[in-house]
Amino acid sequence: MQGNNNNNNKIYKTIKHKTIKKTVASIFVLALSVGFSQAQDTMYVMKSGNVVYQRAINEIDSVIFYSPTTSSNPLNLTLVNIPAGTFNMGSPSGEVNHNPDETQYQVTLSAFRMSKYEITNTEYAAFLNAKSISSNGLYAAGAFPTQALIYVSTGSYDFGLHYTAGQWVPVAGYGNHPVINVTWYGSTEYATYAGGTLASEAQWEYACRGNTSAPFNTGACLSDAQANYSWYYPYNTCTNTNTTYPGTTQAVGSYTANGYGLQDMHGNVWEWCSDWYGTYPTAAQINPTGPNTGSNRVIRGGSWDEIARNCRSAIRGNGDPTFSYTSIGFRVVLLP
Ligand SMILES: [Ca+2]
Repeated sequence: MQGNNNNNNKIYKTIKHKTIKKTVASIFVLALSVGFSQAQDTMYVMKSGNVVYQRAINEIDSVIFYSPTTSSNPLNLTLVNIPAGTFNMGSPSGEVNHNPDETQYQVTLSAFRMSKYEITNTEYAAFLNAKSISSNGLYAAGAFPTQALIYVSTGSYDFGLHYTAGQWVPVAGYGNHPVINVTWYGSTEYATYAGGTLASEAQWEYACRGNTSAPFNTGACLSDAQANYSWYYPYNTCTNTNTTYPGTTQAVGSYTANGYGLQDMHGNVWEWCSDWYGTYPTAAQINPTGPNTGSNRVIRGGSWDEIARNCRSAIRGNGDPTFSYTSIGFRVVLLP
């Protein structure tokens, strides 16, 4: 096992040496190298002179060093462990509908955790009510006291939150749908409340791809059975069984998860990322966080009212951080 280990509800991060290969021979070599006899001797784990753990050497098949991290999950969100790794961000110039702002470059990321689902109306309402935020969406004690976090849902796209009798409440039947009408400020404030951040654009795409390089994490097509988007326009030469699309958000987790276990990375709602929108670098990057300044923030993944080409893994949207819409929500990232 490499990377992170979830044990006793604590997250541990490898701090020294990868897993020693799980063979008797390798353990035997390890034992010999420190003067142990595999057949007879015992390994003791000591702290302050006391034995906290002991096993016969011949019962041990791996040794891993871990250290607990400080990141908590105060809202008990369902999180997915995303391993460290390197990938090509963006899309090749030959990808159908490739956009000029998707120029590929190599990105290496540390491990992180990401919410399995887009943050829902119910979850966001709980935050607003906990902070006594009124109908104007202002959070005076927050990091952006003059910025509206969210707008009340109205009209023909009424599948967000209402403000009724001093409380934020999901529109009936939409509690488990992604929150909409949130600004970048509102998304960022929630991420802080959840003990994390918004995804960086690189984290988002890496997590979306889940080790794939095709236009979608589902491959060359994104079918009506795989995501909530405008099914009337499938990708390239792909076809859909059902071309009458929902025309609204759907409950989070309605489709098959990607390779990392994340839901709705393609479609349902666009997701605010932490980066300013800008031109990609050309040189390889480690844990990039985007331009230092800008006017618009990044959104990723497409939505219920976008055609398939605009739901590709590499597609880049952007909006003023004060902007909100019926097709933009977010998810959060926590440290490993
Ligand atoms: Ca989405």
